[in-house]
Amino acid sequence: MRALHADADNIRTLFSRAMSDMYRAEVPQYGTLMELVSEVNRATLQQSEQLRESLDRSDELERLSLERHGAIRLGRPEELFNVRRVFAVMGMHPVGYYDLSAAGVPVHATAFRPIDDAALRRNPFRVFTSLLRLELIEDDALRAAAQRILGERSIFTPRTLELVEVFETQGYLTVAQAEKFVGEALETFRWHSEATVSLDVYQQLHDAHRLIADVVSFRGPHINHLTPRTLDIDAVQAGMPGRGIAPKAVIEGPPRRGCPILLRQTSFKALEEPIIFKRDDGTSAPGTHTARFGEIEQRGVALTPKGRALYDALLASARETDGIEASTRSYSERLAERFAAFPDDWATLRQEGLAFFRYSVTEAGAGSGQARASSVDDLIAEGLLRFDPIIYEDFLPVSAAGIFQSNLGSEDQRTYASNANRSAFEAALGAKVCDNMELYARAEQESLQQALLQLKSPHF
Ligand code: OOG
Ligand code: NI
Repeated sequence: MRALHADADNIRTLFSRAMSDMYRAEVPQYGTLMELVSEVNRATLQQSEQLRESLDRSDELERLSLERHGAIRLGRPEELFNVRRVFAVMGMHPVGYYDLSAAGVPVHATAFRPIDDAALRRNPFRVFTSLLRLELIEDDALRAAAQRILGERSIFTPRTLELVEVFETQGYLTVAQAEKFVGEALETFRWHSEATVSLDVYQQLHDAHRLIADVVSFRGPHINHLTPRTLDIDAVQAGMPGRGIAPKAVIEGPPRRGCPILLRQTSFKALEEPIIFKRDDGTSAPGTHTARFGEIEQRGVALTPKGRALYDALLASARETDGIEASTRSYSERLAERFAAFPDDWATLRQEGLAFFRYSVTEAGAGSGQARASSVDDLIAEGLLRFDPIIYEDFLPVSAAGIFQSNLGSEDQRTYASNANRSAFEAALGAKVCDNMELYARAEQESLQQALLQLKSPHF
C-alpha cells in the first residue's frame, strides 16, 4: 500500500497549533490575550455585516482564528540555511529582506511564509526570522567568544534534519513522518531556563547588546512571541489593562482608518524570567533574562509600490519631531493628521493604484451572459465585477524596529551605521528571498483574468 503523503498546508497547521499550545503553556498571558482577541473579533464581525461578507468572500474568515506569526533570532549562517529547509517542509518560503541595523538592532531578517493564494487561505502562519550580525560587535575578544559559543550548539534535533533530507529526496513526507517531524521541529523553538554561558559572559554579551545575549546564551532560538490577528486593534489595546496586561504606549504602523492598510501592531512588555547560569566550578548561579513578549496585530490591504511610497513618506513626516511639536501634540494626533493625505475609501485606493485587490464576479455578473462593458471600471460600475482588498502578509521594518526597541529598554538604544547586506544574508540562506510586491501583483492579476474569463468580457 502506498504511504499517505502529508500535505504541506496540513503540516504547517499542525506545527502552528503545536507552537501555540507550547507557548500558551509557557506564557499564560498569551492565553489571556488570545481570549481577548477572539472576543473582540466576534464583536467586530457582529457589528459589521459588510466586513463579514468581504472576509467570507476572500476565504479570510476560516483562517482568522488560526492566524498568527512568531519570531526567532538565529546566531549562525548555517542555522539560517537549515531553518529555510525546515520551513520548506511546511510550505513556508523566505519573503523580503529587512535590515534592522539602521534602527540600532544588530540583525537582518526575512519572513518565512506561504506564498501562493491557496496556501495563504489555508493557513498564513509566518515566522519573522532574524540573523545576528556578529560583525557588528566591536570588541574583538567578545566577538570571538560569541562565535565560539555559537559554534558549539546545534539547534535542530538530529531527527529533524534527517526528516528534512527525506523530504528533499523523496519530495514529500508520509503522514506518520510529518507528525514526527512537527514534534521534533518544535524542540528548536522551545524556551530553555538554563543558559549555556556563565553569568559573567552573559553580562558582557548583554553590555554589548541585550539582543546579542539573547541569541548567544542559549541552546536554541526560543520563539519570542506569537501574535494573533485582530479585526480591531484599538479595542484590544483598550481591553488589555482590564485583563492585567500592560500594552506599550503607541500602536506601530498607520493610524486607525475606515479602510485598514498594511499592518498595525502593539505589544506588551517582555517578561523577566528566572535563568540558571553555569559557574566555572560546575555549580550554578541564578539570574534572569528578558526576551519573551506578547504582540497583537491588525492586517489591512497590501499597498502597491506607489501606495507604499506614500505610506513611507507620511510615516516619516509624522515621526519627524521638532521639539515644540513633540511637546504640544501627541504622536497619534500627528500621525492621524499626516495620513489624512492617504485616500480612505476602497474605490479611490483602487482607482489611484495605491493598493492591491482581488477581483471576482458578482451574482449579477454570473447570470449576465456575455458582458458588453469594455473596461474594468465599467464592469464594476455596472455591478458585474467586484473587488476585495488583498491582505498584507508581510512585516514593516519601522514597526519591527519599534517592537524590538520597546522590549530592549532605553539603556539599550545603540546606533549602528545602516549597512544592509542582502547578498551576505542570501548567501547564508542559500537562496534568494522572494519579492512580496511581485506576489501581490500576481495574485491581483490572476484574480482579474479569472473574473474576466468568467464574464466572457471582450476586455480579456
Ligand atoms: C522580531 C520583531 C519583529 C514584527 O512583528 O514586526 C516582529 C523580534 O523581536 O525578534 O516580530
Ligand atoms: Ni511580531
